[in-house]
Amino acid sequence: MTDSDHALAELTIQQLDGFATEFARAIEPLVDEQSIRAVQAQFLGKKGKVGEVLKIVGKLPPADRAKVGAAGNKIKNTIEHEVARRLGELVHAAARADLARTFDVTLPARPHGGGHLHLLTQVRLEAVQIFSELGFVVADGPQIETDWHTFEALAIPKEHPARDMQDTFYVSEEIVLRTHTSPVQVRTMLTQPPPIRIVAPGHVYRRDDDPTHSPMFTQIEGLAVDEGISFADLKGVLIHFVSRFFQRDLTVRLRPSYFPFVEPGAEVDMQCSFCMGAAVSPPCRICKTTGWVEIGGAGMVDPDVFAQCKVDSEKYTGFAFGMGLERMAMLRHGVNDIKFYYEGDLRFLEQF
Ligand code: FA5
Repeated sequence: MTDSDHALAELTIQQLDGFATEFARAIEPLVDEQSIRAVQAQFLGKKGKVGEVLKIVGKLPPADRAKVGAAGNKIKNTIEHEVARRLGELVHAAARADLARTFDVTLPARPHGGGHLHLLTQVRLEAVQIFSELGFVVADGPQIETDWHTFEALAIPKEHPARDMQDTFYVSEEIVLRTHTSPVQVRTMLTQPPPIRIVAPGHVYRRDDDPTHSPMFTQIEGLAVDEGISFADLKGVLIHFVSRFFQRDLTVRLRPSYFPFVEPGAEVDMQCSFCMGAAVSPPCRICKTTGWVEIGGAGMVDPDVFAQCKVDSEKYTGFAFGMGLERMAMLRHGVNDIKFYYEGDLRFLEQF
């Protein structure tokens, strides 16, 4: 082994190390895969610079071959690593450019359409709020109810003509889908002694189906039982409720009517909130120009009902009322078909 052999090995290693800088300079300005690959081939291809230089290895003394071989591997790794890095950068840059083409990040964000409570839920909560400010608390009862709580205890025995007023879905001979919220009166009086002040909102069911009547609808029942409760208290509560709910002073009219569980009984009418009773043209479609709309029934609790519910009718008196919440919402928002509430059409629901 001669000194010149060693010198050749050293020279080769320097040449190989020098390729790193040369290669870096060559690919630095390149911005496409094809030209990067071409430069890679100039160095690592079959006739590339690195291979050409390494041809010398076979002529070197064995002790130097390993050193030169290692330098050759080092430059190969450096070049391959750099090519992979630059190609990766190109892929990311292309993806970013694609995003910029697809999305305009300067556009204002679309309003986020959050959900909200259904109109009937809003109306129910509002009604409960108004009554709770008067000292009423919420009571509840089952929608699948016994015939006894729905009818018998409310002085409507079987074969009583009043059963025809509420066409009933029967589950069995003794079980019904409640036709009104009035059975909650019975359940409350049977479980708590007077004084009682409750409201009971909830679903009820009847074999009814037209633009103002639905087979399932919502009522809110009210019951107050105490010493000295009078018809004037009932009227005061209803007037207060209507003026709060419609946010204006509307006249409430109690028209004598018959419900077996109250005596005296009345239909609750309110002044039409659309035409206010004026002779408008075309005729008001809400009240049909009568100037009044019915919103529910009411009256003083019948002593027979007190007897069924073990309340002393010598000591206590009470009033009760039941109103349809769909009707109330229709009157306040001008909804002209009860089915809109239940169809789930967002074009309707989003208005409230
Ligand atoms: C009753 O249901 C009695 N329980 C109310 C009552 C309670 C009277 C306490 C006395 C004391 P009525 O059947 O009239 O009464 O129904 C009350 C209200 O429910 C009606 O005024 C109407 O607003 C609403 N309503 C009745 N049937 C339907 C229906 N099919 N669809 C939508 N709303 C209805």
